[in-house]
Amino acid sequence: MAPDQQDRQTRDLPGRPASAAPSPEEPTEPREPLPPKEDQAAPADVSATGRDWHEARHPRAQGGAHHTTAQGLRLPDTDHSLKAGVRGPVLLQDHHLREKITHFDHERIPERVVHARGAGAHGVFTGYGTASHICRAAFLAKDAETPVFVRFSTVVGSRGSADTVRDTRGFATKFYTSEGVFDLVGNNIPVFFIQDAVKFPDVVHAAKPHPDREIPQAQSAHDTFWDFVSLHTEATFHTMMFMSDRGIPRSFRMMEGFGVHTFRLVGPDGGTTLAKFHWKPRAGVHSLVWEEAQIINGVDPDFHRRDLADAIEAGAHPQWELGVQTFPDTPEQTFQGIDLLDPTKIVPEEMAPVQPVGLLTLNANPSNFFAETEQVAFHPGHLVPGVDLTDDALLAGRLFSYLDTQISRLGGPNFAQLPINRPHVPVNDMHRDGMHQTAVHEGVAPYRPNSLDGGCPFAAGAGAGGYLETPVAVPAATKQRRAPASFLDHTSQPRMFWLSLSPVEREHLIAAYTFELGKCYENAVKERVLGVLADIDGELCEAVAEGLGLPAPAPSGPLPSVPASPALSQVGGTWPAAGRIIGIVADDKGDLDGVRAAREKILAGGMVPLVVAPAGGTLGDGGGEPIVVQRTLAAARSVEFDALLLAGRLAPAPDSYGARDAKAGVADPAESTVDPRAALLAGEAFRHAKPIGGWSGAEEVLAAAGCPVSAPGVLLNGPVDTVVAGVVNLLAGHRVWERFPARAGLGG
Ligand code: HDD
Repeated sequence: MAPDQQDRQTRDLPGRPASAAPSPEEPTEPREPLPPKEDQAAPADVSATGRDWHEARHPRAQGGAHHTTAQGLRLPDTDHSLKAGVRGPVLLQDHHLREKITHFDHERIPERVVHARGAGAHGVFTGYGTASHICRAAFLAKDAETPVFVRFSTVVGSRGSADTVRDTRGFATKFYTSEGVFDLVGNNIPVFFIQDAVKFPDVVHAAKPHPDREIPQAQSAHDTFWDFVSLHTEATFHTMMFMSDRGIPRSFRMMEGFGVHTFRLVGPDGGTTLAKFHWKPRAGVHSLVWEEAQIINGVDPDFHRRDLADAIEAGAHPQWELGVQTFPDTPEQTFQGIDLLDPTKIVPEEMAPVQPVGLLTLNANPSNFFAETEQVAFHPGHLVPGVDLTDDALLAGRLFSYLDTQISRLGGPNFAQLPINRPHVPVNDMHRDGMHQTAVHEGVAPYRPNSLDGGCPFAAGAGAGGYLETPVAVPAATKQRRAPASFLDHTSQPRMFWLSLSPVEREHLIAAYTFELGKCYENAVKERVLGVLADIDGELCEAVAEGLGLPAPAPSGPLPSVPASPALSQVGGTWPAAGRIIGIVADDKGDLDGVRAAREKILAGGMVPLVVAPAGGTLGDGGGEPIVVQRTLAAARSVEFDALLLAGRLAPAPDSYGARDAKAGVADPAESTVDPRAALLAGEAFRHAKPIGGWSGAEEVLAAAGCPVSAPGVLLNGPVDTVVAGVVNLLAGHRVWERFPARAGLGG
């Protein structure tokens, strides 16, 4: 059948007249391949064999005009199986049917055993040159630009779980440097649960859903998790940190990142320095509040993923400074008494300031989630000259685990050939064959030494950019399964953390423990956690015990005397408001000139206005520039905004859903003066301590929500410009914390 006849037959479906014009979604003419989006081009230009990748890749791209099988055979029809007659039976000889379904059957690959849920972005890292005297790595040189790919993730949940669960976040960065790939595989929390990798399966089994019913998903609020961490007190600092606000970040853009382990940097002269890596977000470190996080998990489970992609698409490119804390490389590998090989300890920033060494900017979204974000494979052992390892026992186990897991997850040893994993430098390895080999290697001598391939490739000494391990002396030692004595201190730094938090952060920490333990069934587990908390702080322990209705135990001994580290608190600073989202709620009767002015001011400040109205379409059709409605009251929740503006009193339209709802909720329908959905938005924003501005009757919305209009952070009825400026000023501090009173005495 000629292709044009086939096209007609395909369109003649039941219910659609044969004469109907082709719909715009169903082109009938072949088209040229679409050019790749400029900012989303494939990351590498060189294949594993050094060939031009685009040339090799092009024939398999899906932008070509004609549909084909995997073998390149052009297909006239992909909608009907080959049958004997129109009513069947289907014939086994239909290769396209079998190929299509077989491929589909194998589309899913195993999800990551941890960090399965994630989101990624491309970007660029620019070195400041400030570390060049202690680290010879080319990517840290002044003004050196290195392409990067970053993947953020939660740890415990499955691939389809929600974004804003309470959890640690992964922060993994792949630098495609001029010397090969360097991976910095870190978290948003500076310490880890365990000191030795041999315990990783234990902590993960405890945190994952219970094996009998496979619940709960992506939660730590269950008995096995708390059973483990209460028996295993080296986990206390990490646990406290993710019970704190750091466990529910506002955005991936607003999290710190940490390499956790101590690394060894090597300078141009071979001198070594011990160092810890830090990522500092330019947008500040901000978190959700717990109720918000829970609402978002239902309303928009993709909240963090969407936030990252939207910000990048809008040109609000998130940025982090990479910084290092540095320590002399002494044989003891301690700094002022802190064991640098213990990944459950930090070195407070007040003792060793974080020195900025470069800037990361995320500027492009992946073109294809599976090909890039899912297939990216990180490994803490992917190093470049200038960065070396220490003997941290947690790091040693990781060096084994990541390669092993990629082989099972990505189906074989050739995952480094996937576009997202390919180094941006020529690869001359002598690995051959294996599953999914895509390189067509030439030559006959993939071994060294050889004479048949001209002796190639040659060993690269230091002068040729070769990676030389630092010749560190290994002290005479006895084999044993033990940790150093300093690893036994599990309380000093958790107590330092508690003492460093502001009253409102302490209140959140107490609430998180009370919530999580309140979800446990076993009293013995709760009591044991209270015992751990008693050794951290009496007030913390008593407050959690009170919430659980259990007695607070006494500490097992005197509490350690430690200074606070103010750098551990997220509250109190001011940050740029750029990139934050401000909801503007209005209807046709509201002050639409005010809405226009507010939008302009918000956009001019690099923030994002989101106009919410009772119905979709536009506002202001009666005069002036129409205002596009971005969310309806039916679809919007306050959790999407960092601040809220109310441009009117938002009466329910007669007979609208809002009016019916309002009437149902009040004794006298005449009292239903405010659309209850607007009141819900305002009430939630108020409860979550968000700045609120309003004019033209906005006080009625707040009154309907039961919010006192004289409360801190509620700015009403000035000129619109002044109200908006006031709200933006408050945003610099993230929230109006005075509306979140902490219990008396928590000031510490
Ligand atoms: Fe891990 C993934 C971070 C300890 C074993 N880990 C993974 C990812 C991050 C971290 C960010 C996700 C990477 C991505 O986005 O693809 N892991 C850490 C940090 C640790 C840590 C900061 C401690 C300081 N991890 C750790 C240990 C082990 C593992 C001790 C095993 C002994 N981690 C894995 C893994 C994963 C992984 C099973 C799962 C998927 C993957 O590697 O590629 O190999």
